[in-house]
Amino acid sequence: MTIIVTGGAGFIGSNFVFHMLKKYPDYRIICLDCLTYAGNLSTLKSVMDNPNFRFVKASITDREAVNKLFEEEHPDMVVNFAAESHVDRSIENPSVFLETNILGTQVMMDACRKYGIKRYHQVSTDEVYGDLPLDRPDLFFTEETPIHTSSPYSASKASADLLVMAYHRTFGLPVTISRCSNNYGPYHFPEKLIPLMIANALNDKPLPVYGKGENVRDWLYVEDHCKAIDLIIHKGREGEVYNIGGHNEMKNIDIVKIIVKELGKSEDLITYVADRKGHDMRYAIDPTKIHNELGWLPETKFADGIKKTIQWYLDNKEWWEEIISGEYQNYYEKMYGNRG
Ligand code: NAD
Ligand code: TDX
Repeated sequence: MTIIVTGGAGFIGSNFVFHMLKKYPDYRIICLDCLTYAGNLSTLKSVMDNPNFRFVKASITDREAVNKLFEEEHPDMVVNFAAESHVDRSIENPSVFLETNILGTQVMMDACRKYGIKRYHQVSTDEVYGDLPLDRPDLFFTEETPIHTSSPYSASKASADLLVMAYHRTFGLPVTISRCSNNYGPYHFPEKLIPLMIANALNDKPLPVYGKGENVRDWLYVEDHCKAIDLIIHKGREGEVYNIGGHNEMKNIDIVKIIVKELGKSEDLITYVADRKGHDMRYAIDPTKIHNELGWLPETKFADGIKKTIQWYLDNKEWWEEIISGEYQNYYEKMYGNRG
């Protein structure tokens, strides 16, 4: 079995590469990644010498490079993680989100059509469903919830999902889609809530909470997401969407307070800043379908996962310190410098 994993130098993609190489020693895993600001080759250093692993630096929007890779490797499956993934950046500059997330998906699927594939899997997000109100804790996203996006990021992911389903219906491409809630764990890029708060707290810098910090996200440990995708590509039904989430809703402010406490820092570091434009209030996944059909259940409880994650950031300072010392400084200044 040969699998192309796009975006495998990013947060979830790298965790998926590690999971697959460990669980299936006879599989060949090809990581296709163009190493944007979010892709990091040092993340993959532990597998670079594995004879079953190959890294290819190219963009999923580069049709020629993608076709060449298919001709060389004859993949059985593609798992498409590659994307621009940060909502705040999509508000600053939507263009690259449309190019990578929509057109890149098209290029990958065109190659799958041209050369043949057993499965094309699209890694999507719960953000395609928009948000839920805080005062309706009885409501959850199911696979039937209408698509209703808020940010250029979520609109680009939803567009890609529609294209994936169109390629299935029109061309018979054997596809699946997963829509997961917020992930956390090792190798999470420090622009995102949890690693940003850990890094800032360790550096005794202000902890910028958007608005009142009451927005709710449904957090899942990254390994549980990887295991769900593994199940879907092997046992999921073609043409189906699977929601992934572990019923772990938390307010942002409560997450930040847990991190502060765990690191022995003062809550005085918490600073309320201007809200994100169009900020989604609450995400909450109903994972009944993947549980009933594929037997998936999350294994890591948040209390354990957040401790493991914090410990990972303490043990791997060189990984994130290198990231935040470079171009990230300009990003941080632009996004948070005058945020009031
Ligand atoms: P990330 O930003 O950490 O990593 C993205 C990776 O894709 C990077 O390695 C980057 O270099 C690569 N990439 C970007 N553009 C590319 C291109 N044109 N060609 C090839 N590679 C390219 O993202 P992540 O958080 O790991 O998210 C991975 C996927 O999972 C995304 O599709 C995202 O929408 C989805 N998702 C993320 C979450 C989450 O909580 N992080 C939740 C649900 C779904
Ligand atoms: O500095 C911050 N302060 C803050 O209050 C940051 C970076 C975030 N937040 C808030 C905004 C959100 O309510 O924390 C929450 C989480 O923010 P992000 O980490 O940016 O994640 P989110 O916008 O929820 O999107 C994530 O989950 C769905 C991923 O980045 C997406 O790729 C995925 O599709």
